Amino acid sequence: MVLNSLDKMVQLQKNTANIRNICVLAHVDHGKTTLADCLISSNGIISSRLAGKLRYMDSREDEQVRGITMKSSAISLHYAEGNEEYLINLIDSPGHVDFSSEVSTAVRICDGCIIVVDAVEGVCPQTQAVLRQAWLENIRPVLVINKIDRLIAELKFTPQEAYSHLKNILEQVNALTGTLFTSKVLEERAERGGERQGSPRADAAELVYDWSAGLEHTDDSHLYFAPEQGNVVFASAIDGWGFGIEHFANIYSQKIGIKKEVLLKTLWGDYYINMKAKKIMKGDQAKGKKPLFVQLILENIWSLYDAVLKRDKEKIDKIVTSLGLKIGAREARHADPKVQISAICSQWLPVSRAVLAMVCRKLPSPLDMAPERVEKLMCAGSQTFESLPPETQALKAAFMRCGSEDTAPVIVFISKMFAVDAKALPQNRPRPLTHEEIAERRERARQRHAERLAAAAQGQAPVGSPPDGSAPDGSPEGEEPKGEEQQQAESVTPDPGPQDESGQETFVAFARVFSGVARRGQSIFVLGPKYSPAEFLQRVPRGFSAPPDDLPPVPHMARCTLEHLYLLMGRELQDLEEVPPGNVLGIGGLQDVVLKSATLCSSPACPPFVPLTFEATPIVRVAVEPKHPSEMPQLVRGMKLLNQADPCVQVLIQETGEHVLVTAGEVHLQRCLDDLTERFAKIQISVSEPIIPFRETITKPPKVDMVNEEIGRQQKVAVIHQTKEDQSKIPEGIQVDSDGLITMTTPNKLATLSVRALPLPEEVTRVLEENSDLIRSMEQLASSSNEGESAQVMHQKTREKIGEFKGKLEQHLTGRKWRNTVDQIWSFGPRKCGPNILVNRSEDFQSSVWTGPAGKAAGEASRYRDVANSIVSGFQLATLSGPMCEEPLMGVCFILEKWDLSKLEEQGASDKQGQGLEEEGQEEGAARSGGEESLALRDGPSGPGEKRTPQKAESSLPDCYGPLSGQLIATMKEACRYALQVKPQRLVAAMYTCDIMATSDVLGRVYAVLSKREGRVLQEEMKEGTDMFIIKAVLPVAESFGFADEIRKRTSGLASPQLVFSHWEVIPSDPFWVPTTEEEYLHFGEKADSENQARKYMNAVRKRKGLCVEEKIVEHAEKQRTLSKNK
Ligand SMILES: Nc1nc2c(ncn2[C@@H]2O[C@H](COP(=O)(O)OP(=O)(O)OP(=O)(O)O)[C@@H](O)[C@H]2O)c(=O)[nH]1
Ligand SMILES: [Mg+2]
Repeated sequence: MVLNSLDKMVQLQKNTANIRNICVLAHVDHGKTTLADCLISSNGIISSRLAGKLRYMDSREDEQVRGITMKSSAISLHYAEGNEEYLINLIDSPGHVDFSSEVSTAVRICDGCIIVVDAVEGVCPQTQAVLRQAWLENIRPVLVINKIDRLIAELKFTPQEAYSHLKNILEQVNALTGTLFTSKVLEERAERGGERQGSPRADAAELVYDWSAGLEHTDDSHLYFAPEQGNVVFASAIDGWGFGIEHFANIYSQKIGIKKEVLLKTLWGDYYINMKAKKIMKGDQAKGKKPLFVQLILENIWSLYDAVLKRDKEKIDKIVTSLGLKIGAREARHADPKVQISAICSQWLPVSRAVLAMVCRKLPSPLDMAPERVEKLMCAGSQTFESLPPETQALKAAFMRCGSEDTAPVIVFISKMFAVDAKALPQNRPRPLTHEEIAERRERARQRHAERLAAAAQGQAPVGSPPDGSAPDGSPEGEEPKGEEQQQAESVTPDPGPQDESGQETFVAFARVFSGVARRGQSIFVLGPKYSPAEFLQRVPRGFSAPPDDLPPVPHMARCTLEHLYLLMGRELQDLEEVPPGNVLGIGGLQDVVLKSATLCSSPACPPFVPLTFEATPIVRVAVEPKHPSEMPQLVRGMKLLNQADPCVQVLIQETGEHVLVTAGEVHLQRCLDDLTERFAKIQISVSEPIIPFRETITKPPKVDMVNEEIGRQQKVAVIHQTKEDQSKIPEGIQVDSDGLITMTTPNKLATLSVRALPLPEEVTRVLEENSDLIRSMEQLASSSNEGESAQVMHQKTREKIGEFKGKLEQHLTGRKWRNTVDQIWSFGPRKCGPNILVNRSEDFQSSVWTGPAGKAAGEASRYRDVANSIVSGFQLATLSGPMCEEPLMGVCFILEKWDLSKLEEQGASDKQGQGLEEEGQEEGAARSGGEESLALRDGPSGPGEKRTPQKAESSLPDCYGPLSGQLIATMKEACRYALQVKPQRLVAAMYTCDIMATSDVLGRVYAVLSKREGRVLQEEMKEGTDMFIIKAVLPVAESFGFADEIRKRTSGLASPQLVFSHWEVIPSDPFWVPTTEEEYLHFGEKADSENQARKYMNAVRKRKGLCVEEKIVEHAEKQRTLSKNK
């Protein structure tokens, strides 16, 4: 029997005060989904016998197979208590750390949460993480201590032992809450303190926030979990029972005749009862008495388990009758004691009642949203609520009121998009016909029948389609009108919709209405994360009355229509016409406007919600490709869908053309790959080993050699490696001076370039990285003005920022070597915004990123422009992939010292002479497209003919090298690479910061793993009040694969690291290093084969990219032969 019919749900949705939006949070495997099963079975959606076995919310096949939840999903339940009826929107979340992003998406749209803790395992790392998440989002928690049956059956605890154990767990959880609370109060205090200094309303702030001045004065008792507060339930989800102490307080107050209020306070705690005197006394252990909780509650449960497990039929019957229960004959006779237990217990102490009652009583309704939560949601980034425009601030009231009247603004937050099979959508599902439709069909069939009869009577052939031209319906011809029963069974599949043809997956938004009523067909604004209501209000006059479609375009804002609204029912969706405020819902048809999350609002004054905070950062990066190359389009499409369907996966296409997936961990990776092959792409794919990004750079020549001898003064240079590596890389015909200046000529010998590479100071690289967005917008402005488009007006703010940026560069680029460098910066690279610069020191042509072509060059701009463009392109290519392992460069400055185009010009001039200058316009044309045009001119059939012949013969030579622009690009690129190779090259590695929490006894092992993987410990701190240490370390990304696993294994799961990308770091060792002095030779041996970290990484990347790797495979062949001589 399904209790919650759709109509009932729709009715319940309107009573906001009785709605509870909750999620179930816990460490992995603590029983969230099992508990959800119990709650669902109370609504008759699944049978109570299957509860705990079905794991209804784990609707994916891999979730069922692996036994862990991977996606959070929602279901709406009905609960009645007394006269009140409640709607509970329950969200089950995953506990595995890889899927913690799914927890974030669930927590955002809830007002409360159920924290589940395994009675045996107690508080685990993820328990801590989810509790923290609940705190950060300001949602209120209640506690379920689950799996108490394990204390009886597995650990064989006595009731007294179990009580102490439970007390312990409760203390652990409360200790966590205490830490969170303390840190929050301290943080707030610090914040307010800062504000107070700068705020003119210091006095007011002082008054309001005085309560937090001293922690000891702050009342935090309501925050803690305490059975007497009614926010703790003891349960065994698998056996279907659970209770809060209120239940027993009710029973015993009648039985023993002690006031319920007294019992409520004393059932948990060190109190005992003097049965004779009917008095409750304090202090139990000292007098050898049992606490009330043991005597009145646990012992009963224990004796029931005991009776059932011992198959004591008589005792069972006694208990059952004394409890007034009725057990079905089948369960009573069942061989498995578990079945009996769950049959008895789920009637005696149904867990769903205990948990749902607690949820309804203790968790807030959408109407009770805390003002601070609203402010937090509305203030993204470093904004403060006070800094928002007044129209925006006014929306706070709407959030708080959660009103459903027509004037209330509609505010919806989408926390994720999930994929569903298009066939499973209600509008595509076959549905039973309504009475009207049945009547209509019957009428039509009757008409057809009558027509046919009439036609037959006239001797005509039967007509195929009805005369009115309407489409023939599904019933075959000549069919007799059906009886009503038959027709009722018939069903229709209405308008399949466009998705149905294109593919099988469509996206539904997982959302919540925060204010106003969301109606089907309503048009609404979609606000991107960067949308600023202030900007809108600036552009649009106050009190605008134009229809929304006539609004001027505002960045990061779009409009959409709410095409379908759904009630989320676990595996199923139900169509809804409208959703009142405070409800969780699904929205269909938004896949083209919303990627992962978004804020929808009917008022443009609404700010986008704070972005979701994800605890795990994507780290595992692999390249995927289709097994059959022809299936590339499917893969690309599949990856796009996957990106949308997962809150935290990243999908990239690298410049190498590789399709890359970045995932949070190994389990997450596996799920993404499964999704890709089975749902989104439906093709076979091959997956690479994890990819590690590197950068290449150069450094100053070292002052000391590898054995710390000063270079230069030492005399004892051994003659071991005669071939000077650096020189050998440079082919003949290229000039290199002692200072590393490379001079190269294009193959056609017409242009000569001189390039030098210098390492940029570290600070400059950092400034460049930080300002890459600014550089990009500078570039866009420059290119648009180059193309002669109406010059965009540069924002005053942007101009200031550019000035500031230039100032910073000047500040760091000081000294003789860098004189005037900043003014001569010609381009940034790669992709015109990277952390490398090209400096133009040639005298002929000056152009800089700050001013564009300047001075003398401005007049000749068009003449040189294409040559210049080619040179810049060459620089871009050179910085995109370096000579070591084709990874991008970082922190390198290329200086174009000279460019000699005199030969080109000579030729151009003589060409022009030859041309006779009869066509004035061609001059410009020739210059504009550089060499190409001039070559074409030279070979042109037209013109004065004979006079040019000697030149023509001479210049027909370069033709075989192709257009000059191409030659210039290639020459510039090569020159840059050689300029790098004559300098000491270094590899730059990406580094993670790594936070590890570990207890003191596993600390040693954590250090061992860290040092094995080239990690460097930065800081070690003892967490106050615990024996936990917090270790902060940096670790190369290249060494991070399997790191978390190794740490977890070595410490038996007691320490788990969190890795976050932090910065790039130059690896000090030289990848090309070979010993050159006697000392070095003595120290490292001839081969220098002691591990060279940089070389190891470089060769690994080269191997992956299919580049040649210089490795000596067989070193001493003779020796090997001698070894095998005995054979
Ligand atoms: N003994 C016992 N086992 C339980 C109980 N509740 C759940 N389990 C078992 O614990 C295992 C995990 O249960 P789930 O409900 O899948 O746990 P979960 O918290 O949803 O796990 P994730 O979603 O992967 O984080 C299953 O094998 C359950 O049968 C309980 O009350 N007692
Ligand atoms: Mg689960």
